[in-house]
Amino acid sequence: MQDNVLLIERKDQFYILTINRPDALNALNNDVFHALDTFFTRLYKDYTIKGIVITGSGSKAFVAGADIKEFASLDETQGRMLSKKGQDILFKIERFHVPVIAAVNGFALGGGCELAMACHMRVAGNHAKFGQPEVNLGLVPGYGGSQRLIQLIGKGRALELLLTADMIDATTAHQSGLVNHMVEPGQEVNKSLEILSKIATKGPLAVSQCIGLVNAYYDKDVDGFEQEYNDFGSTLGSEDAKEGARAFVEKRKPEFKAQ
Ligand code: DAK
Repeated sequence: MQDNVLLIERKDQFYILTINRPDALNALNNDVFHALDTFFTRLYKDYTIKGIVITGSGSKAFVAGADIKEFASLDETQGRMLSKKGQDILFKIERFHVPVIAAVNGFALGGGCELAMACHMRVAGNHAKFGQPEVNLGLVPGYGGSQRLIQLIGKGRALELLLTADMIDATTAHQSGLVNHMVEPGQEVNKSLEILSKIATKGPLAVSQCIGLVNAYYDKDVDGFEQEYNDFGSTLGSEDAKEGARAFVEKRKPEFKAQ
């Protein structure tokens, strides 16, 4: 296993994860997936943290895809298993209890675009480029890209990107809804931390449940409206909601405890 493929930096209540394979434009190999899986499994439901930023090493690429050199030799069964494993790891990110923002500092292609889409928001440098070029390799996306792209930009635009393998620039990605904010190169992480800092002042249980509710919309097995009234009840009964109301009346900032 390669060391340091994922740099983990704690900054106050946040973590900054940097995918660190600059010589391969931060392509996702098995070691990177393993490190991401370990990190998100270890910290699940840890409310001492308020948000995560994922970015890429250097200034050229966020992640230029799955590692083509690693997956080229796999057979059908191995491919299916690896795709499922990768999907499960990205589900962990999408279902994480605190917001995860992709700070897209360059190419986000194939698996890189898929990783960014599994995050709750995307902040892109204005030099960033997005694409799902799998068909160039005779492949379909393997980490949820065919589904999340539709969710974010709609069926027609998703099909065009998937079928042509074209890259789109940050402006087009922003206009399409793929990207939440566009910033000067080098400012992607700062802007992401600014957004996370704002969210960090809110009720943590409510933030977590908002993430779950938005995900519920896309889960065919879940009735999102039913989940909403249940979550509304549980947040209303929480200590944090009592503190929120008290703080409002007393004209002060609430001190939430995730209880
Ligand atoms: N994998 C491995 N190495 C990569 C890479 C990648 N995806 N992308 C770039 N590199 C490496 C290059 O090989 C090169 O290494 P050296 O030759 O110097 O050793 C180095 O990074 C610098 O790249 P370039 O020299 O190509 O840099 P340029 O500025 O000229 O071009 C580029 C930048 C991003 C346009 C170009 O590198 C490029 O087209 N990269 C490939 C983009 C791409 O097609 N990505 C893969 C998309 S498909 C699976 C699940 C999912 C998937 C596959 C399997 N299973 C479960 C099995 C998903 C697949 C994808 O992501």
